Amino acid sequence: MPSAHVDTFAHDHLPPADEQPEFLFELPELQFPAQLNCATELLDRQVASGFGPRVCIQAEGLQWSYADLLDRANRVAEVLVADLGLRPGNRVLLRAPNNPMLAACWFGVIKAGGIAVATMPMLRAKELRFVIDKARVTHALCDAALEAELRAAAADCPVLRHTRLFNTASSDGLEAAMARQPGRFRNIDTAAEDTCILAFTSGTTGVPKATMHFHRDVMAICACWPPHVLRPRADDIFIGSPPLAFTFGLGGLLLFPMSVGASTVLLERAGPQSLLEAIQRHGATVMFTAPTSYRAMATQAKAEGRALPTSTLRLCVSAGEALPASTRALWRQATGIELIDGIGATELLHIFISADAAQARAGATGKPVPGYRACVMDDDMRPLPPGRVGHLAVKGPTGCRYLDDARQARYVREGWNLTGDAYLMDDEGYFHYQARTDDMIVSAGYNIASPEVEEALLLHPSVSECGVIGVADEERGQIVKAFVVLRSGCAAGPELALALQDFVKHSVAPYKYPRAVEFVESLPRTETGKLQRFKLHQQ
Ligand code: 3UK
Repeated sequence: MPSAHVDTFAHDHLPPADEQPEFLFELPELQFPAQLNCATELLDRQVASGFGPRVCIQAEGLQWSYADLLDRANRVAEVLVADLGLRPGNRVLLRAPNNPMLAACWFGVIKAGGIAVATMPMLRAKELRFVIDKARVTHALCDAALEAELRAAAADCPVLRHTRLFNTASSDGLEAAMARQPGRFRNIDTAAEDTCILAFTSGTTGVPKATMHFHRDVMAICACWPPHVLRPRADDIFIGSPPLAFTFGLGGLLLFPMSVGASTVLLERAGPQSLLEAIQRHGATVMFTAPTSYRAMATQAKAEGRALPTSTLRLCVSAGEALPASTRALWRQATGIELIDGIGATELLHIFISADAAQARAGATGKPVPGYRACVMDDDMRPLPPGRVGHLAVKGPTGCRYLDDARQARYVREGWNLTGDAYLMDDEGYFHYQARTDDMIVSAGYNIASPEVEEALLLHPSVSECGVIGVADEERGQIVKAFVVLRSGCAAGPELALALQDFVKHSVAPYKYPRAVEFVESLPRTETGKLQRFKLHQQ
């Protein structure tokens, strides 16, 4: 085995061979050598091939060229190895909002053969403690602004031996230590199949799972969706909201721009308003954000009767949640741009079904990304014909490996990754999202997908946001219940509730209308923008 890992923790906790998904490497661009370090490929190689002086990372009042990022990443790797005793295979926790030093740390860890465990900035001590224990984290690099919760967690975590803070001028901070290093690190010659990241699932249900991804997986996602669907150019400027700790953000805002020598804008705050301002300030051309964020930007512009300052944008990507047809239309009306929808998952690292602007169909996610295969299965893993709703099953160069977790056997069956989504494929091979399989409501014998009712409600002019769940009902088993956030100026009350129910009955089959409607101030969402339906159940 050509592994470079001296610390074999990751290898020792891979799922058993018979529970792993089947991996496909059919495309010529997916033929990887046995030794591969993805930091070498994405960073050192870009500099070696002459991209050194080009702008790589932009942030508030700062620009780093590819050469600058390489220098920083080398120094981080040197500090980790020389000062902090990092050995290949050790896990390094990263904690920061999206900023240039987080990117430098990510590459520093990977160069040194470490395993990057990036965490959501909003995590509290209790959640960080879980991550540290589960991943047996030995080192942490943390933005000084987010120190408190990490310190609180580390106090009870003896495995975590070394923590360095960055974005600080302190003499014991990471930058001071980096300044004492030469900046000429020689990357560890890792195996293509050495784990380089542990990505935790967002945990919308249950205990978070740690997914394991190899150096090869990182290069595989760069070789599939970006060149075949997104088609970015070296002169593009990427921007967006997902945290780098979410693999949607890691790919869209760091790996993909770097894989083509483009530049990326990293924003510590990327709410709809900050995002719009930053697009204009940086002249961004490629954007990644969630459906709700597109909706908020478009409706705000419409309400204020002004055009969006998005004239430089040419490609806009939506992922993380189903994209309602109405949101796709609103964004097109506001900007003239057809959204690129894509479904991805932490388990598969990035997007595996998608459609570019020219192929996009309202209401469909798209077709399998080259390199991936997808099909819709019944409960017994038999493929269903077009038009039938079943379990989405996917195979490709990436796939699910949960670190030491019995739930592996539920996500992977007969070599297929089962994402937990109910989908149907139409006659033309387009995949249509229905619901999370656990969000299918069964009322009086009818199957009702929550998102379909949500989409119907979103078309009503009074509705800003909504979430639909099934609640227990004596007579019908479950009934459809809608939680509705109204647009400003709209008055909640029984009349509006009735009007909304009528409105839904007229746009979808009447049995799907929400028999209960509750008006709320806001909806519970994860940091990645996903609606937390389980919290609605608790309300
Ligand atoms: C849902 C979608 C409909 C779906 C992700 C792009 O979301 C990402 O990863 P997560 O592990 O969640 C996965 C689940 O989210 N979903 C994501 N995108 C869509 N549903 N249409 C979509 N376009 O239920 C899926 O199983 O948080 C997205 C890239 C990387 C990612 N990790």
